Amino acid sequence: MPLSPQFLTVTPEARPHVALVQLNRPKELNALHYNLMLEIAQALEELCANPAVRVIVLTGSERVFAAGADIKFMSERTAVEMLEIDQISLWERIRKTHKPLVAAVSGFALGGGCELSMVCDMVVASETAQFGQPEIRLGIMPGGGGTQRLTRAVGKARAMEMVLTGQPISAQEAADYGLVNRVAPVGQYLEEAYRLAAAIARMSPVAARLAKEAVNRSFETHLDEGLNFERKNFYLTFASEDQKEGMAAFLEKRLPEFKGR
Ligand code: CO8
Repeated sequence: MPLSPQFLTVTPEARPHVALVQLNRPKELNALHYNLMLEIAQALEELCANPAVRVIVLTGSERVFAAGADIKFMSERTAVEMLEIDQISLWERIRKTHKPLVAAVSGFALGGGCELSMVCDMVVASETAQFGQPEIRLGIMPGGGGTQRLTRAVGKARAMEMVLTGQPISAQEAADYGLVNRVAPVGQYLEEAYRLAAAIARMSPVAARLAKEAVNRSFETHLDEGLNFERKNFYLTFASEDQKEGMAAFLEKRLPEFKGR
């Protein structure tokens, strides 16, 4: 199906081998209603199927990454309606993106917006970024992984405080806590995200995919099983031409040219 999203701008070749997905629902501060989440899931799946794309950058605007799930839409919903709409299944589709995903976050990343940044593999933040789980102030709680991913990223005490008070943290605090990789000035955060994406795009896409899977597995299983998974993916990299190229290039003292095969 060709891409024709209403609330997103998708640029498959924003940089060599790096795609950009930009949330574009400015009047509602990129509030994540069902259609926007559906478009994100579809765009990521299309980009995953595009062999020219090796890394994806997901961003919002300078003012806002995303202000959370759509409160207007949710305000009248019943539990059964929320269950039937099943927006969470779209989050699962996004989580399954097998190409490296870098969030470039400026301004508000609140509720589902913070959760969306945490579904990504790495986060580059602008100095103005704010990360928070304010759901409790609406009489609800996080539903897009906030209690789980945030806790794993920043530890129990900090996650408890954020989830139970709704108080956001600054970009610098998020960096200190390990929630974001790096903080850049407002005018440069997207470039910084591209730089990180480009560094990954120079690597073997096969190895990147297998390594991403293995790192993610560390959050999902115990050590023995995780090490076993890692070992199998490690052996699998030897089935790729990229492994031969990477090692030959090292021995011939030249840069490797990875093909993703
Ligand atoms: N949903 C819908 N509309 C929103 C949202 C939102 N989350 N956030 C902002 N808007 C709208 C406002 O209603 C306003 O619309 P209008 O102009 O029609 O009145 C417009 O965007 C601009 O907003 P503000 O005037 O409030 O702008 P400010 O700069 O004064 O404030 C804030 C910006 C601080 C971001 C403020 O808008 C705010 O606090 N927003 C809500 C943040 C929030 O509580 N987010 C959590 C939502 S719940 C959630 O995310 C649950 C996730 C579950 C994931 C799984 C789903 C199934």
